[in-house]
Amino acid sequence: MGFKKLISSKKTLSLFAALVLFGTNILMAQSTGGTALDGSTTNKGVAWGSVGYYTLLFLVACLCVAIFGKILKVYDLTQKMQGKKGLNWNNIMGVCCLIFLIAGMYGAYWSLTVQGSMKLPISASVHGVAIDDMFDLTTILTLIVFVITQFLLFGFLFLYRGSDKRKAYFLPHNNTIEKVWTIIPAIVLTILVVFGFFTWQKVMDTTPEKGDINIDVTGHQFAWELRYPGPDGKLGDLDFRLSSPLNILGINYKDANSFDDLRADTLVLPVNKVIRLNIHAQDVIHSVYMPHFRVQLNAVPGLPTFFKFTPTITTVQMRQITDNPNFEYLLYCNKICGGGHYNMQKVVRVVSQAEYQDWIARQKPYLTDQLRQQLKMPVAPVLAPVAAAAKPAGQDKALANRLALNK
Ligand SMILES: [Cu+2]
Repeated sequence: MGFKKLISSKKTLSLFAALVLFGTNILMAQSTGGTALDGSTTNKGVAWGSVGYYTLLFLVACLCVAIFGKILKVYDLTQKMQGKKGLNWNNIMGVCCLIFLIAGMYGAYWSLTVQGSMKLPISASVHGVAIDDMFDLTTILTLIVFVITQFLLFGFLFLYRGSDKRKAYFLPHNNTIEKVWTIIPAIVLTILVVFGFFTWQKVMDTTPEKGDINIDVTGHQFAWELRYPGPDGKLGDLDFRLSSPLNILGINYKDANSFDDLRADTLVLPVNKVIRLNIHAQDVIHSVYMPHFRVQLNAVPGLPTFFKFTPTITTVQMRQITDNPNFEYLLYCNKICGGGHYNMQKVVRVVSQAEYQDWIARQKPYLTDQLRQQLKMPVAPVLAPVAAAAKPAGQDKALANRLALNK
């Protein structure tokens, strides 16, 4: 379909009208509807950021280019009618290619420097560094290929643009070139895929090992619940059918391993120890996301998942690295799981082994006296972690030994 036919087509005109209407509607809705029920104003400043606006802007830019092209064409025809030489379209197209190359390269440079600085923060886990290395290697390789191919493509289009003084060289086939551009990318891609395969194998290795710290993280609308193993180092069974206001997680107290399981508000992790997160969800799909540790895994109801990682930088060290005395690692929910999703965060603190032992000794068990009564279990005398606070400092070591975690 020619340009004339295209712009006179009723279908094209109706589509254009619909887009204009759609874009205007969005803009009007955003500029007038920014007041919430409580009188507060929202959405200010985003009125011009709508998809409709940019679609319209793109269409207007296309229209301008088309009009400019038509003007040039009219000028060209007028020149020819007057017996003059007319425009050299080969030169115009060649210069357009050169402008495109320069503008495109500047765009790539801008994207790399401005948006490149928005990449993930410094990695604070062992596998995170491996993932970053892979990402950097892929970026460097593709960047080299990108620059070379773009210079060759648009540079050649400009340098060897059509001219009456030159005759095009006819090259129907060349086996050597075909071999080079097939074999080199094949080797590079094979290296990347193999490298990626082994990294992935290592990242996703969730085989339980002695010394791993098992922590349960359970998502529900809209909070994360944490469960640490008690002195036995083992987490008891969970059964969502046992959930109740006193037993939110549905811990199965027929399993003796559950008796000493601990409740925690902050995800405290000892540095350089293997952490095995057991991920659960109780209502909808949530997603455990800890960008600094390069950890993200969905929390799916009825389908427990696992993730093993080793934190390498403590919170205190990270505060120095980022030069931010208030820095905290955070565990986010990365699945839009409902109205309170934005608020589904937990502070993660990476500490030394000694600080961790001290902290875990102060955590309270899930099995409260109230829950014992409800479950008709005998009420415990005095639980070790509760007693810890009352003990003199000298006895802390003995307590730490009793809480022989991760040994
Ligand atoms: Cu969520």
